[in-house]
Amino acid sequence: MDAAAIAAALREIAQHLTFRGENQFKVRAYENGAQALESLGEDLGKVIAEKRLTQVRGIGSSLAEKIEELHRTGATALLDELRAGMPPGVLEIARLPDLGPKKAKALHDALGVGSVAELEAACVAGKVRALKGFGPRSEDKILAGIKRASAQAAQGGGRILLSSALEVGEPLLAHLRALPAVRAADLAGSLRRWRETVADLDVIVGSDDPGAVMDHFVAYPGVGAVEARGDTKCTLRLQTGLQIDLRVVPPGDYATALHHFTGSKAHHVVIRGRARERGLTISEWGVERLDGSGKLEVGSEAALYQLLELPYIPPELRENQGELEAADAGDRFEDLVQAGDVRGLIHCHTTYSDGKNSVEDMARAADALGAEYLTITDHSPAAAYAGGVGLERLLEQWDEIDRVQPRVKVRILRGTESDILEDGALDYPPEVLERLDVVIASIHSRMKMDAEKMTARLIAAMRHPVFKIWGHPLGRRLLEREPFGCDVEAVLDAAAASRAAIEINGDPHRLDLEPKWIRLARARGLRFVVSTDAHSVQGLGYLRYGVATARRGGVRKSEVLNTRPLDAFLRAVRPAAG
Ligand code: DGT
Ligand code: CA
Ligand code: CA
Ligand code: ZN
Repeated sequence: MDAAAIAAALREIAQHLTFRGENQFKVRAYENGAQALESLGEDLGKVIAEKRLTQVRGIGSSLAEKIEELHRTGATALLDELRAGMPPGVLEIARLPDLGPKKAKALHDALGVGSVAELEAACVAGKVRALKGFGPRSEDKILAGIKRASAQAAQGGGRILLSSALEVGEPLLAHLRALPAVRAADLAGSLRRWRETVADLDVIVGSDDPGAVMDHFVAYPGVGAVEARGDTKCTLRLQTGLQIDLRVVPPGDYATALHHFTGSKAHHVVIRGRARERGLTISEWGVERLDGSGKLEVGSEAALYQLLELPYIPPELRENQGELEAADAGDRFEDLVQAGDVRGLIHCHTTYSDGKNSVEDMARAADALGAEYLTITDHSPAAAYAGGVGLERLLEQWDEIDRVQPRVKVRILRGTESDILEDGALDYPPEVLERLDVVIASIHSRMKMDAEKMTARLIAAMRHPVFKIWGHPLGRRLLEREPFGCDVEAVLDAAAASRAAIEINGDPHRLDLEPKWIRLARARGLRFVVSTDAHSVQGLGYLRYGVATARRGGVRKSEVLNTRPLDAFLRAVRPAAG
């Protein structure tokens, strides 16, 4: 079993244990172990062979034994035993909206239903209404829940792209902030941490009048159903299916509530341990002294961290992926790259290949954004499906750039997104590539070749002196396509040897290279280019997603080539520079 499959097995164990009402620490140990494996960032077999598993954060010795067993044999006695006691279908039933473990178990015990399909049949046959605690309305509700769950599963387990969530969340936030009773409001949860996909929107409001806030909230256009409403919290579902959790707290509790609902849970587990060591306890209600002497006033998240003798940790880093160790080592995170640091818009397409706008449109839009330089990097001939630009057209584009340049402030740079061909060669002859200002080299074809061949292909490409920027490195498309297989560490070593920069692609469908690998690239001293991969003037706005992804990987301003002034940027990336 590989790391991902083992992580899934550990999560399944955690679910069974929850189901059995086992203690939460035990459950969390399995969940943390699963998360540790999912973000391992190196080959699990190697870690096991070198007996380093227990050195991985989140993996203790008993968990390590189970992981080794799963790795070696593909099974573990514990999971077999848990599964025997509870068919996996019943777990699925428990995960349906409005059901949960207790009702699932009751349905299983009374009707023998062991899968969602069997439950659906039982509802249709009218068998559920006869049970104690259920009625005809329950049957309808369960059927509706099954329909919704399967629709969600069809779209990637109900998660949506960060950009889609922000498109909904930002106007919603403006709607809330327009109400005078709202003193402060923010989007929290995975969205505030800039995770690439989110399951729902978590909204925190500070107000002395929660009733008015909730009335205003449920009146938001597009609300499909109010699923739950209490005095201070409310869950609603938009017609699109997206769930929104709202929490209204007194203004004095705003900072601690925002912190709590920003997460992540894994980050909080560590923070709470630190609080206890200092005689404090942190919960969603705020910070209290363990001696019972009462609640502390905490006016900001920075103040909360200060109580724990920690620097302010930005939301993007709150994943327990090394941020607390870094803080202990003296990191204050103040120099993480910010959108305002970026001077050049990199990786932009025009109508020459598959973009929607002209060179001039893109340049004017870059001017409006205050950019110092703009790289035009249309596709190379091998990317025929994306309108790859032949040599003659490329020369025409250079003329067009010369014509447009005097009309705009931004410096327009000649570039290409050159395909990395199957054997590791680059598209366009070297003498053409050498005449460009910027070459981004990307893989667009034959992504399913085996990992060993892919590794060799990339390493061969990086040996070309003109290879300067590795574009959307692992080729993933979020919710659509996994990253392709290769020995990422070996390729990063090759990039370091050839002094190539790594693109952090801001297209919200890509966000590639992803944070776990960015951290390993940083450890090798690699430099980055934070790009937009814009195919239209609107696409230039993707910069913020690229910057957030870089921050999640801990990238500093000094490590990002396009924060440098034009001349320094060109010195770093120009193919002819050798
Ligand atoms: P998502 O919704 O799957 O994209 O990810 P999150 O992180 O937004 O998760 P969500 O919506 O379940 O909860 C939002 C935040 O609330 C989460 O990041 C931390 C906090 N939270 C929720 N449940 C718990 C919990 O059981 N323990 C702790 N410590 N925090 C929790
Ligand atoms: Ca959430
Ligand atoms: Ca939530
Ligand atoms: Zn591309």
